[in-house]
Amino acid sequence: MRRSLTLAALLVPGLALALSKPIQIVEPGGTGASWAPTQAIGAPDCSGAGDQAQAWATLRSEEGEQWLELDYARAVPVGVVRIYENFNPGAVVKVEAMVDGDATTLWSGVAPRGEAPHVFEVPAAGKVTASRIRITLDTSKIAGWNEIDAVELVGQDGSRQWATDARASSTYATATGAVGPLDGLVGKRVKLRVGGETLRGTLKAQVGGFLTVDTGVGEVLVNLARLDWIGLE
Ligand SMILES: [Ca+2]
Repeated sequence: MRRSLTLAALLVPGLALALSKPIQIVEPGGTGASWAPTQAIGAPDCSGAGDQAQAWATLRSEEGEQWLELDYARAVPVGVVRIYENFNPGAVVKVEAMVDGDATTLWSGVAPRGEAPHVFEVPAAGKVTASRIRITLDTSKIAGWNEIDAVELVGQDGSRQWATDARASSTYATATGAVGPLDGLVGKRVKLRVGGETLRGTLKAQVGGFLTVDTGVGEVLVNLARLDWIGLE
C-alpha cells in the first residue's frame, strides 16, 4: 500500500519556512543548544534578521501561546523591557514581571509588527520591582518562527541588564532533527509531523523531494515540502 500525503499543510501559513531549519541533533533542551531558551541569555548575538540558532525558538512555528521566562541578577523597579526579535516579529501578546510566582502584567495587546531585526520596547513605568520577566507570544499570529535573541531589563534607576538564565514553554532545541539531508536517519525509527499529523515508522528512503516511511501497516510517501519536523524516535 502506498499513499501520498497531500494534506492541508498547503494551507498552513509559514509551514514552508520550517524548511529553513538545517538538521540539528541536540540534547533535548540542553543549555547552549541551538534555539534553546538559554540563547536569549546575555546581549544580542544574532547577526541581523533571519532564523538563527543564537535565538530562542519554539518547537513548532505555529503552536498557539508560548512563553519565555528570563532571570536577571538584580531586582530593579522595572522601567522598560526591550525585546530583541530577530525573526518574524510581532507575536508578543503579553509581558509580565514575576515576583514570588505572582505575575504583574506590564503590557498586553497587539505588538507592533516591525521588520526584523526589531526591538520591541515595553514601558513599565516602575510599576513593580522584579528580577524575572515573562514574555508570552501567540505563535499562531505571525507566520513562521517568532525568534527572540535577547531581552534587556532597564531599571527606573537607569540600570541595564541582560538575562542570566532563561526557560520556556517549548523550544526547537528539543526537536531531534529537522529537514535537511536525512542520510543519517535512513533505516531508523523516526517520528515526524506533516500537515498536523504525527507519523511513526522506519525511514526507508529519501528520494528527490520525498521520504518513504514504513509505518508497519504500509508505506507512506511524504512530500518534504509538507514536512514540519522529523526526528529519531
Ligand atoms: Ca541570543
